[in-house]
Amino acid sequence: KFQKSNPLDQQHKFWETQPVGQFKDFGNSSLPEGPIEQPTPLSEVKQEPYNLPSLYEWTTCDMGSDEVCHEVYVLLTNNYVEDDDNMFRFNYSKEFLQWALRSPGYFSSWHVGVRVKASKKLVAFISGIPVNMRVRDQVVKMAEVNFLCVHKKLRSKRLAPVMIKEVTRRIHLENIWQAAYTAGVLLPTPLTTSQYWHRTLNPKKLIDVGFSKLGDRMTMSRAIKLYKLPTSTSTPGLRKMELRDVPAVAELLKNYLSRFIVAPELNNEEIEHWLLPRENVIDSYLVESQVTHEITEFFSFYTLPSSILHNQEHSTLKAAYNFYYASTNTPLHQLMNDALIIAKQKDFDVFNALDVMDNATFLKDLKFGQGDGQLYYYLYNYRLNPALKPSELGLVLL
Ligand code: NHW
Repeated sequence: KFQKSNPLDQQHKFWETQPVGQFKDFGNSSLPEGPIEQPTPLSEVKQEPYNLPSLYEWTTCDMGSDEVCHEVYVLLTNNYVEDDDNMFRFNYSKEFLQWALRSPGYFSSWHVGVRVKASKKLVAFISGIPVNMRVRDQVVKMAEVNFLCVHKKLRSKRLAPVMIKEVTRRIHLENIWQAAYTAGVLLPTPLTTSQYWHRTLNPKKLIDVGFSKLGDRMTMSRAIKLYKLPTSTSTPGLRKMELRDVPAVAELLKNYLSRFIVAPELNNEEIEHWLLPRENVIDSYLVESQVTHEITEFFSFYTLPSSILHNQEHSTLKAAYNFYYASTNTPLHQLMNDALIIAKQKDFDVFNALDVMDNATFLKDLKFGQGDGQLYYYLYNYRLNPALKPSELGLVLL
């Protein structure tokens, strides 16, 4: 008789060797919180890169070079994450990749590529950026690892573990021993399990391209009416964030994120980098009191289109992703409704949000629908007991 195998029983030949929470220890709260392995002296960190299969070579990708950035862009555009039904594939723009990877204090050496020796074609990539992460009351210097990608023709050859080990080595060389990452696949062992929610902005297109379906008793005209939004925002004093707002937004976000168990600590330079609006990359709005000129709220969303893989009429799904926000006086659902209105004005087709931070308090009211599949959050070489609820997490990775 067919029995569905328990994912927790699955073997992980690579991950079993790594300093991460192991499935066999899941729920064992007697293990101490904190680093799983102690740092080794830098002189004992392996000095040479890991071995690759002989046809391939390592390359450090200078994302400041338009040419190299274009190569990474093309690799990801054709080979990065797809949905379970292979209908859509993330299409991070070049401007986005430069924003995501050249953040304050970044190391070029953590932007790791693999080329075919003979042709020099870029066939794999992995990256890290540094971040100060607060875990409970400890601030730990970590890497955020993202954009792991192996060309479709080179899959299932155990290249990913070598890439992960190589980026780990390069991170260790900077005396950093912890990392945070997310994935749609279940690995040992999530810090939390979160879910995507989607707010339809353009029902006709989402249905035409198969992103959503008309449910029972739902017609196209009813759907259009259901998702209709006001043409202008409702919160007085709402405006785009500007350079002069950086210190106030930094303070606001610091206070807001202090409520979560795991969250980044962002200094003014990082706030400027991550939140100051960049066209087609990041949008940030705030509320300035018209009386005191105090900044009392802000929200932000990033632009991440997806390629639509098999559609005659549409090639790109324009998606906005909820990023960081903070609210003090205005109810969060009102603020987020204004975010939806702005996203609609900017011609996004859908507004996506995870159920992390306080998002669960507005998702249903604002007509977000729950997506399929999970986004798992992980820490490398840091144990936390027990697993967190998504609402205890103040971290959004790109
Ligand atoms: S998640 C997005 C990952 N990318 C994609 O899904 C793109 C499309 N897929 C691919 O390109 C965001 C390939 O399928 C990839 C795997 C490259 C994913 N994370 O080479 P093999 C991130 O970028 C394990 C971690 O044969 P492949 C975060 C898998 O469990 N591990 O597979 C990245 C197995 O190990 P196991 C993953 O399909 C975080 C092994 O890889 C994984 O040809 C990275 C199989 O390797 C994933 N998403 O290539 C970790 N997917 O033990 C950073 C598969 O189970 C850790 N695997 O046998 C921290 C490092 C820094 C520490 C610093 C102190």
